[in-house]
Amino acid sequence: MSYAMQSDHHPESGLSEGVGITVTDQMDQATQDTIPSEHAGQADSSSNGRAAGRSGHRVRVIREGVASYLPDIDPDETTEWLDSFDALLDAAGPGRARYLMLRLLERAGEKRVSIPALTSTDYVNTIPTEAEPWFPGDEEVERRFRQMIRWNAAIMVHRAQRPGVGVGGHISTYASSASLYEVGFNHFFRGKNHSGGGDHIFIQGHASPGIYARAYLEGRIDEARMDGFRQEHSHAGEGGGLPSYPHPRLMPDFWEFPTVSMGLGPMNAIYQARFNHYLHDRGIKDTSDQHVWAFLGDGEMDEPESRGFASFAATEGLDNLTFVVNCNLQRLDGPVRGNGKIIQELESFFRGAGWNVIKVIWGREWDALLHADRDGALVNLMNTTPDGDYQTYKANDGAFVREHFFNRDPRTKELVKDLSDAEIWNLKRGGHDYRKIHAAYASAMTHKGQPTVILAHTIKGYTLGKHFEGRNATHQMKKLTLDDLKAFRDSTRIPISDEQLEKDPYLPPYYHPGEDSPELQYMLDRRKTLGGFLPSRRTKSKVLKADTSSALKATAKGSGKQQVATTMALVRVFKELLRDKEIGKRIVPIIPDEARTFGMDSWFPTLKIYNRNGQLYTSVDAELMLAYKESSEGQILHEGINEAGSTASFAAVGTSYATHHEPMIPLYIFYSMFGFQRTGDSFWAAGDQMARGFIIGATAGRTTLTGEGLQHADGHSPLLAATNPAVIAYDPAFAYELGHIVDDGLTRMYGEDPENVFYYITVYNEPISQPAKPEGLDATGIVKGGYLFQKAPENKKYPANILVSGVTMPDALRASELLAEEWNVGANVYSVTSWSELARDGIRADREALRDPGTEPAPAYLTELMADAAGPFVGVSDYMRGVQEQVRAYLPGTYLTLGTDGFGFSDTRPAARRFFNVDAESIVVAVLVALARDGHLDMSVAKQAADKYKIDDVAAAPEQTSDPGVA
Ligand SMILES: Cc1ncc(C[n+]2csc(CCOP(=O)(O)OP(=O)(O)O)c2C)c(N)n1
Ligand SMILES: [Mg+2]
Repeated sequence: MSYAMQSDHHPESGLSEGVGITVTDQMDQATQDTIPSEHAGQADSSSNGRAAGRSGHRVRVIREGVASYLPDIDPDETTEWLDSFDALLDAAGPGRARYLMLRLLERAGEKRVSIPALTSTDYVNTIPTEAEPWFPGDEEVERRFRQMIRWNAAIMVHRAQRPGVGVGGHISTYASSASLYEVGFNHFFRGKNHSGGGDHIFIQGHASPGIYARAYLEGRIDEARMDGFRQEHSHAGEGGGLPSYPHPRLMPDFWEFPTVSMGLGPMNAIYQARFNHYLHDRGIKDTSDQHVWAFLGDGEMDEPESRGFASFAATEGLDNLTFVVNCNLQRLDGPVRGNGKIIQELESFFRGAGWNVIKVIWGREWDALLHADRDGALVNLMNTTPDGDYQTYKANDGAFVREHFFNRDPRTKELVKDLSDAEIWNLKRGGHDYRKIHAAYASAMTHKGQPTVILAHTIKGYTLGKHFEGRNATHQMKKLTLDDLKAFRDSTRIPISDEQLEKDPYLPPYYHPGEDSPELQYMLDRRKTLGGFLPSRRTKSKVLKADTSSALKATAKGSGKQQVATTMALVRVFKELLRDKEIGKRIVPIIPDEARTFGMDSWFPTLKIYNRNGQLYTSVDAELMLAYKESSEGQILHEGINEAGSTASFAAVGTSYATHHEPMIPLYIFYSMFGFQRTGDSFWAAGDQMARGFIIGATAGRTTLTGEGLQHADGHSPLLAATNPAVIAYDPAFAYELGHIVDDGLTRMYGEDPENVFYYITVYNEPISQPAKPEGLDATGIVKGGYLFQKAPENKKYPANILVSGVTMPDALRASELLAEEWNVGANVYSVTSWSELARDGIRADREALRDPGTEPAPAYLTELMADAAGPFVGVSDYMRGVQEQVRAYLPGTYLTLGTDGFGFSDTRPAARRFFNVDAESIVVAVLVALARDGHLDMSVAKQAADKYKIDDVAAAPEQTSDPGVA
């Protein structure tokens, strides 16, 4: 352990004890945190209760349909109870205190005193006004430049709608969340120059205009580039535009995390926070001063990925993570929960999952009203008003709010009788109040042991005027009318004249106050103090020099008399690499509960499974050599049955070279069927984020995983992989190919001139005889996608060529034997290691030829490889024909493909291969058909072969002899 703080992540292992998580944690917290007096009450609700009781205020925790916000009718008695609780705690410790509290709750239940579960609280701010810390900034200056950012963000989108461009954008999302970001930028988010390495910030995709607008004021993006929003190639040349959303690949020195596919941001943020702990605990980097912030939409929280990992984050105790949910109560089409209350729902959800929840619902204008609300009538109204109504209020005016909100109860009507309609209108939502937001962020940053979610109540389209605020269509409104512009200009107090706006309503000017203005000085100073501009991404990475010679040697010699599956070969390759001084400790196996399947359980005792709490139990197999070993310094990320989370881990680990300047090598291994088709969108985002590393589709192939059937039998993942431009997919047949592919991958991804790609390698569980690497074989063919593995036998009448990949290789080799022995055909066997890389190179050649007609571009590698090949071609693999079809255009001659189109099923391997016609006999017939088509022999010969081998009869397939392998 390199850092001193290891043992005290969980001061009390309260989180793992299971009994009433929220209750126990809060009580532990109250006793352990010494809360400075000016912060009293912020850390958790129990301390709020204590402070409140002492000063004669209301208790303001809990409530779920049960009377709440109770006044303290006997403060002295309350104090006595609380003092005796404190004394008990001092004398007997938290364990005893917890016991007594639970007994009291039990007794209250018996006596029918309703105590709701600690899941939701009143619809008021979690942090009481008296516990808000002092706001350290200059609110007035911050407000001024925030208005400039608001203006420029909206104007940028508006200008992108100019005639001839019309590319759209979003205005209302940032308008609702400007303050949430600005409090972060001015007071919390640490930049890359900060000594701790800086924070990781996931920005809501549709809020990007505001982030660009801030960068514009900061001088990082000029006006011309602002006008290139959503015109990345056509505006002002390459790089002269701006991507629509956070896309690191498209703006690599700026955006760090892609977020716009809703749900991936929250998931990836959780795994980023866990990975930050992992790096720390393994002594690779001190990440104790790095916080992960994720800005999310309330509509986005409906995605299962947004919520699916909440309890994981809590169990992991990710107090380095804060979610800020922008609760503008709207999504794209309309209200998120018109009839309900999304903030309350999310509070219950997150609290139940074990998070620290801070609600920021009301702005400071409400403080006095809430203070005067002695009988709780106002809070009752707040609790019972559905979100749909809150939205409608803000699309109207003060008189409407008075009538439809306050006047519903005579007591609240009375409460606001001295307020004008304008003052009522000015009662703001908490998510627009700097001070309230600051208090929430400050509290989140000091909270220990749990992740925090801040639920901030905002208005969609805030400050954009009547046509935007709270309107159902606001999400997709991209233009302001001249009147809208003028009103917006007035409300943001931007010094731009009517004439300037009228001159060309398509192009209202941006506003920049000048570098010497107090606003700019202040803004820049804040960022300097906090460690530099954000977002920003590091583009240079450390070079890793791996010694791969032993891995190459181990695979080059073949398997002798033994049969070995490529999965085992892969494990062997990495076993060697894990010993390497430079990269060994940087390899991060990511395994969703399949280690035994893939023969990696031998890594458990040596590498150990990472668990922040170590291993607090005696493992049932502790006595065995291959014991299940968990450790806080463990190297393996064992994610449970959880491909989504594993993919998020892959993205975090695979981008460590940029986020932490510590290149790490993820080795994520999964059932190939549960990779691209299940988590394809996450792999797409990982490609955007420029993740590097290895993903391994194991138990691959449609006919190979005998017996497992339809849902397991993968006959298409290489095709799906080929659709992701960041993925280099290989389907090796042999161990030595695998060795070279991994070796090349390490150089391409972690060497001197690293590429932003990741490798997908399909491996099988069918044991086969692994040949030694052929003498003198040049490995470049392996990595380019194909090479001649076995020359056709000489002196045969008819030449032909079989292209084959992966586990179908033994059938192809057997087919060439049959062809030679029985049909006088000499077939070359080409090992195709990557159909998609061959195709991509062909597409490259096509494109060059198209763009410069008449010239001779470098031909496709495959065309070159086959330049001297005589006879027709047959392509086959354990995947659907579409995989083999990718290379058709680059083969100089007749080309027939065989594949496993259709659903898989459970049967023996030979039966399945006969069914799909990818077995040796079917390959023979295909070659004969191709020869007949080319006129070399008569079609009756092919017919004869088809009859002889009964290739249409599954019952005639040979018996299974191969070992089922690990499955
Ligand atoms: C996976 C996915 N589905 C759909 C969309 C389209 N989409 C973009 S924004 C949006 C509404 C977002 O609402 P919310 O999360 O509440 O954010 P707000 O703009 O209100 O802050 C939708 C449906 C998307 N980007 N990603
Ligand atoms: Mg929303």
